[in-house]
Amino acid sequence: MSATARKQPAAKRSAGKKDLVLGLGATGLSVARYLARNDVDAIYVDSRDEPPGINDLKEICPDAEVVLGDAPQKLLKGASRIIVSPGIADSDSFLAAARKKGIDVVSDIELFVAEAKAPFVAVTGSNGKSTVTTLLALMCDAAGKKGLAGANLGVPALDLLLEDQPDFYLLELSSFQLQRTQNLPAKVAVLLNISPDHLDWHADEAEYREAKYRVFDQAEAAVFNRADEEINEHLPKNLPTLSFALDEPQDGEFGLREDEGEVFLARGEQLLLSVRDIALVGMHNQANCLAALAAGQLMGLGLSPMLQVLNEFPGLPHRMQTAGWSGNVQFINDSKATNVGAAIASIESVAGAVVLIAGGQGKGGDFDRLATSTCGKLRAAILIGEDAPQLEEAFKDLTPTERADDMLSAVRRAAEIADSGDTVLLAPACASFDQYPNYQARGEDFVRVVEALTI
Ligand code: UMA
Ligand code: ADP
Repeated sequence: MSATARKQPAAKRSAGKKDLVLGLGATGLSVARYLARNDVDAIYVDSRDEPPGINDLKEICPDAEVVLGDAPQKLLKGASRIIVSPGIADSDSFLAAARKKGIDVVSDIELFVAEAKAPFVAVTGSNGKSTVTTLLALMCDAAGKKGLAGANLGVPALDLLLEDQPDFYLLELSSFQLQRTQNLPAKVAVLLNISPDHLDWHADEAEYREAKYRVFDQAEAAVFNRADEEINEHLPKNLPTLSFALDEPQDGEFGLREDEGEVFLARGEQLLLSVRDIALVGMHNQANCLAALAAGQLMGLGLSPMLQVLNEFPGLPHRMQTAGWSGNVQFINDSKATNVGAAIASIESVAGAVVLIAGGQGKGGDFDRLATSTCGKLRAAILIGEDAPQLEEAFKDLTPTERADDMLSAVRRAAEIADSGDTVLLAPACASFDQYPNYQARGEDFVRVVEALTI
């Protein structure tokens, strides 16, 4: 195809210049597929010598120029724009140099938004994004609508465009993706909660929060957590909103109501579903259910199919899943609790005393908050991974701790310490990358060890 016949997706392109695609992971490959189907040449750059997507890239565009390792700054001279993967922080020197030269830096989400023909719902927050995004996809299905879920969850956003057009795209968006997206006219923007995370990527907590608030900027309507005052203050004026929280809801709001000793999900005064009939475990998941109901209402989904989903959906893998029992001790896998806020929510959602297994890469999380807010609830904490010493320091004088070299010894020791009626909970409050390829592999290891121990 001649250069003049080539499509120019989502940006004006300067003659002789090419797009630079930074990162050859899941996002980089979805960008490669997108550019290839639009016949756009690009140069692919990754700081790793063997990035995970390198072989797939050769199949998608065999002739593409690839630069691995330290990228020379002269590459920027011929760059029309940079399409950057979310895992690359703004502090990256190549990216910083590109910005200094005034080169456009865009996310895959920006490209997705420019192409998508169906309305999209944007779900963000520090915790609960995947659960709520999945609930919304299931609710669409139950209501006879086609919902396609992806972005930070599962299928990268640009690959969703390969499917038949749905009624709704359901995008789980991370702070990394939001920070680099200028245009985001979501039909519904959902901000679940904010607690500190990813402080190894963002300059500080304020920048992290600002990235999350961006979800509201161009939205048609928003669902927000009214329990977080700062979120309330950042809602744009005149934006139609629906709120949720775990308190009693006012007219039209979503919340919890007690009736004759039983607690219900409620909309205003209307009792919707007893929390006993929710398949998901824990108060944090009651909040997720309320947020999903509010978003579903703004999407025009019927109440009854939505409640049916809440009654049946048992949750995603590695989130509060029973891995086994030894006598009267339950073992729960919450490997996806990768930050302090998630670990606190998961510990609080367990009845009785907890023997916690935690540790890994802390991402700058506030371990003192973890230690103080769970003091009294934890029988002991078994610490693993790179940041075990920092956790040990935080728990000192509050909760007994022990170190373990690996998951097998951690689970063995936790099982010895646990009393009848206790729960052994893997809620690491950390990323897994120092010990495992991802949180799934960590959760699988935990389950394997528990199964071997409890058979
Ligand atoms: N990396 C390099 N050099 C490079 C490029 C990347 O060292 O040149 C490193 C990054 O620092 C990071 C890792 O490679 O440690 C992966 O980064 P990436 O941007 O290539 O990641 P992808 O494979 O494209 O996956 C990303 C999301 N990952 C991140 O944001 C870190 C995936 O979310 C998402 O599913 C995928 O895009 C598709 O949209 C995962 C995640 O951990 C689940 N997200 C974070 C979270 O949920 O907490 C935000
Ligand atoms: P995310 O996609 O934002 O990481 P998930 O739905 O995958 O969220 O849940 C990840 C973990 O976060 C869960 O295992 C649980 O420990 C915790 N969690 C889930 N929902 C909430 C919530 N609403 N508030 C606090 N913690 C939560």
